[in-house]
Order: sequence, then C-alpha cells, then structure tokens
Amino acid sequence: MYDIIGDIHGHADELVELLTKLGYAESAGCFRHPTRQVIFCGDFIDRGPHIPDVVRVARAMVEEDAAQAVMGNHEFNALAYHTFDPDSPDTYLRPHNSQNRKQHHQTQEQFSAEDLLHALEWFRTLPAALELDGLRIVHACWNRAAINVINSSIDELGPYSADFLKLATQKQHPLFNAIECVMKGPELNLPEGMTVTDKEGNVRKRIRIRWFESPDQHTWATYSLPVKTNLPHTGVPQNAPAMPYADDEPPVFVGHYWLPETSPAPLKPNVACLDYSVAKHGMLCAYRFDGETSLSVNRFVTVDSRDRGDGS
Ligand SMILES: [Mn+2]
Repeated sequence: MYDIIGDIHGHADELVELLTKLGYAESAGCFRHPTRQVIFCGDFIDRGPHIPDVVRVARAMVEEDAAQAVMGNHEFNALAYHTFDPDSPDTYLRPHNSQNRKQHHQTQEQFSAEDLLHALEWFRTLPAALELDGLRIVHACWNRAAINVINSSIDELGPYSADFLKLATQKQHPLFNAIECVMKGPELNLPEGMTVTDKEGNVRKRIRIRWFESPDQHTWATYSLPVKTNLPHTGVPQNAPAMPYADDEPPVFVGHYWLPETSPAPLKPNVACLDYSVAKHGMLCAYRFDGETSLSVNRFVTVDSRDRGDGS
C-alpha cells in the first residue's frame, strides 16, 4: 500500500528522517520499502535549505518505482518562471517581479543552472493528479473537469511545453483556471476592504477555502483553510467556488494548505491535507494508507522541522 507525503520545500533532512521512520531504507541511491510505495503530493522546491537533495531523493524513488508524485504549484510556477513566451522571446511566462523572485530565490541559489534545467525536465513528467485503487492524490483540489482540461492540453500541446505554459499563464483561459483550481485550490474573494496576510507576508484579498465542503453551514472564519478566527463569524456567499466532495468518494489527499496544527487529523473522513508547514517551523507529515475508506487520525506520521522554533 501507500505512504503519502505532503509538501517538503527543500527539507531533505526531515524527508530522510520521515522515510526512515516509515521503514524505507536507501540502497543503490534509492529509498525503498519491501512492500510499500510513497506518493508525494508535490511542492518539493523553494524555501528550504536542501532543495537539490529533496529533488534527487524524490526523483530517484519515482524513477525506480519506489514512489509516485503529483506536481505542486511551486513546480508549475518554476516551469513558467524559466520559460520564455513563444510570441515574445524576451519575456518570461511567469514575471520575474520581486514577489516571484523571492518565492523562487532559494531554488535558484541552490541549483547550478544545469542541474536546475535537469530538475525542470523531471517536473514536466509529473501528473497533475493520481487516481489509484481506492485513493486520489492532487496538490490542492480534486476537480475532475479541471484535471481533464490539464490532461487533454498536455496531449495536445506537449507536457508543460512553451505553448502549454503560455495558455496556462493567460488569466481566465480555461487551462489557467484548471491549473489554478487543481494546483492552487479555489479561492474566495473577501468582502470589500478586507484583507489577510499570508505566511510569506503578502497581503491578500482572497482566502483559501474548504472547497470539499458546501459553504452553507460556514462563516468566513470556518470556511477559510486553515481556519482564521480573526475573519468575520458571518455566513459566506452561497456562490462561493465550492467543489463539495461526496462522502462516498474514495479518500483524497492534498498538500498546499500550510496547516498550523500540531496534531494532524483528517479534514473530513475522506479528505486529508498533509502539509503541516515544515517550511515554517512545523512538521513534515505522511499518512500510512492501507485501503481504508474512512481515514484515521492514528495513521499520520510526522517529523518536526529541524528549524522549528528558531524564529528565522
Ligand atoms: Mn506548498
């Protein structure tokens, strides 16, 4: 069966510790388990201290069939950041503005130009979503129609080719919307004049939401993911971009959401997020999946971030 691992963001020491804790051992440059396989939820790069090591470990496992992986928004962003607009060869498809440079800075610092190209080649091979026997994995949001749009665009234009990335970075293009939904998750506009500050200090007018639940019973505070108690305790608009995930669907695992809690738990019986903010003094988190249809709080396995509590 499968051990599903959340966002790593360059924290290679924690990754090796977690793999060891899960019973994987390195042989011939690849971590393996005699009977199990890892599934990575994406976001290997940016932020942490050992990004090339994370890519090397994860890539070897995927190429040796010891793991599978989906693409995270950071891998997608890196591909667009390093690809020129096919119609304007001096312009990158993801602008090199200060916010984007800052997000990608550690990756650029730590890779040689040649090794970064090699890493980008691997990112192009990562699927947007995985559907296996009795479970689903995606970086942010399970939406069948959006996944189909991405997969058919890959068939038509080539995997993350310049033509693919051009459409995927064109605001309001169906491929742009599909990538936003699957890799970044649907977001809800805050009421006029209200903002939140994210973990990177960016002021945002939109919040990430519990897309897998209907907005009916939610307030701004509780519909936000993670929960933000400083948001209004009043109802959210009923036209919020929800993708309610039915109770009888197979379990789905996501990363992406920077959960702050120190005791991991499913978000609902068939939905779990495995991003517990290892890049922000939190934990690297895995779930040991053995085919159950109702996820258990006892199957999460974590290791603390090595830079936990140092305030940096
Ligand atoms: Mn992430």
